[in-house]
Amino acid sequence: MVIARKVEDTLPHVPVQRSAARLSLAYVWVAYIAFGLAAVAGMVQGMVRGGIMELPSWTNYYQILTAHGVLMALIFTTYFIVGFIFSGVARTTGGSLHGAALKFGWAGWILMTLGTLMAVVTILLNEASVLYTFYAPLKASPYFYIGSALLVVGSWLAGFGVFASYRKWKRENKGKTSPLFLYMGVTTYILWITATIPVAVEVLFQLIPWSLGLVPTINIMLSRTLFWFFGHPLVYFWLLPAYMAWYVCLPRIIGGHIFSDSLSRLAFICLLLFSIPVGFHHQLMEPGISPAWKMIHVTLTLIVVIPSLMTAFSMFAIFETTGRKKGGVGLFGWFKKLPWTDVRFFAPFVGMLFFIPGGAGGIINASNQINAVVHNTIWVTGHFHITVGAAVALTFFGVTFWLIPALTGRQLTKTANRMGMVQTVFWAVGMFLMSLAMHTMGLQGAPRRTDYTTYMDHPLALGWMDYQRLMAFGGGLLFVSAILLILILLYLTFYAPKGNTEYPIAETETTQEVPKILERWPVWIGLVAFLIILAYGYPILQQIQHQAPGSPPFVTW
Ligand code: HAS
Repeated sequence: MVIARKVEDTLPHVPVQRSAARLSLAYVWVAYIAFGLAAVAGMVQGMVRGGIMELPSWTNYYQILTAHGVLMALIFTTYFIVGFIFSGVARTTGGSLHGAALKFGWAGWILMTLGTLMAVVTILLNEASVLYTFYAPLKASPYFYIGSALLVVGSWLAGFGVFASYRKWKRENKGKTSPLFLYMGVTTYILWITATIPVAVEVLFQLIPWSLGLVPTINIMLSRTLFWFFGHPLVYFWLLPAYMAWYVCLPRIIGGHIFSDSLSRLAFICLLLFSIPVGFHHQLMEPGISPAWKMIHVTLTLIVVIPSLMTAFSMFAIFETTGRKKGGVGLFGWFKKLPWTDVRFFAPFVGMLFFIPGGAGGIINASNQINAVVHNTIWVTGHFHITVGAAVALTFFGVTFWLIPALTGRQLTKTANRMGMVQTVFWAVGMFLMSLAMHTMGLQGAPRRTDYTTYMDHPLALGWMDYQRLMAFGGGLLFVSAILLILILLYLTFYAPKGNTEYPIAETETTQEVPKILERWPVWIGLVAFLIILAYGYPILQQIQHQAPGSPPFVTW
């Protein structure tokens, strides 16, 4: 029995053609292989930190933590995003990808996979237990850094593929506004390519020569600044594709419409402008950066909250108008009319609920004084598990439930849908318990990124132990959910009944005039460059001119 709901059919069903589907699936499957491995590492690390199990002598907590962070936060997300965007670009530009896009896409996949293998092998050999932020002066094998560089360059090639499709569409549709999904894909890649340039500089000119022993020391301050120049927009690179699913796909799934095409584009432009020049909010507790520059970054951070609030507003508007059109009356009658038993809606919706405290936590982190309380505590780990690990991940799962059948020519059955609902509930409960424990322990001063210890039975540390066990229990539920998800995906790829599954792309209800300025890329890219130079130009110059004595490499594991 198939649940494919036929929502009011204003749009023709445009299947993604085989060549594009194959490319997208190649990315999505590597994403889920990484996800599966990361889930195992995550469960083990939770058990160890919870004091429930001990590791054998041939491995250590930091090796497992690095494997979990790199595979989950960097590999799973990047591959999924590239695959999803390629599929949506194909879907909204007639079903196929431009020849150049396919070539770039496959070249990107090969480079990224080579890089991923290099990085993962060095982690498995215990030569790169530097955690996913690979901060100097911890030193990994040069192959770890070279692998990371290949991963980034590969993702750029994928971005060039999307740009090629966009140019082709514009050439063939002179004067017309581009499809919303395509526009958002282009914005996401402009953000990504701009943000990854500084980390590429860090890796190529600082970390690789230093880890090869070609230079004896490294400028720590500069390397951390270049990392966070990339690190904050990285979280928006995770978030934007989730927003693409919320703005463009979800309204179709619930039988509604895009609330406002212009507002959606404006939100993406704001995210592009303001998500990069904010990296110092990760370095508020670091010496060597003057409070004035930190203040500028904090101000811009609070500005970048606004497009997320615009997104929250749009989502409420879409849900309410759709619910009312379906007969919902009174203040909350519309709420009941939403398709609660459809996992394609339910999973992203639960993700949105997590993003409410996740966003509030972000604002707390960004507030300079309060950051002193939470910085480097496990509160921050709680924050990012309810943002990327819940809001983003649950949205990606929700997308996967229709994306895989749409690309493999199969159907989401009622049973698979029901299993997806169970999987979502396990993920949500596990994440809730784990992140609740993390936030609470963090406020009590428990540090992040530490192996199990009672600090010689210090009473304060002993007070954290129940929370650590709760954290491990939540991690166990997440692991069960991850196994369930992989089983559902195997079923959807190989065993589900054949048939046409719709790739949901919504339209606006009425024809809306989109201001042309929103598609004048030179204006926006110019403004991005201006804001970056304003926020980073002088501090980086200072860090180069007045550098503290550099640091030799350390291998502490
Ligand atoms: Fe963050 C640290 C500030 C968002 C991820 N963040 C991290 C780290 C990660 C991360 C991975 O200022 C750790 C890095 C490390 O390893 O050290 N973060 C923010 C702020 C936001 C924010 C201001 N973060 C995210 C997102 C992430 C993410 C998104 C991943 C995807 N974060 C920080 C700061 C730190 C930090 C500091 C450094 C802390 C330290 O000291 O180390 C904002 O962008 C958040 C804005 C979001 C909102 C929420 C809007 C709500 C929506 C849902 C609506 C719900 C609906 C449901 C419609 C204001 C859109 C309908 C409901 C019905 C009932 C109908």
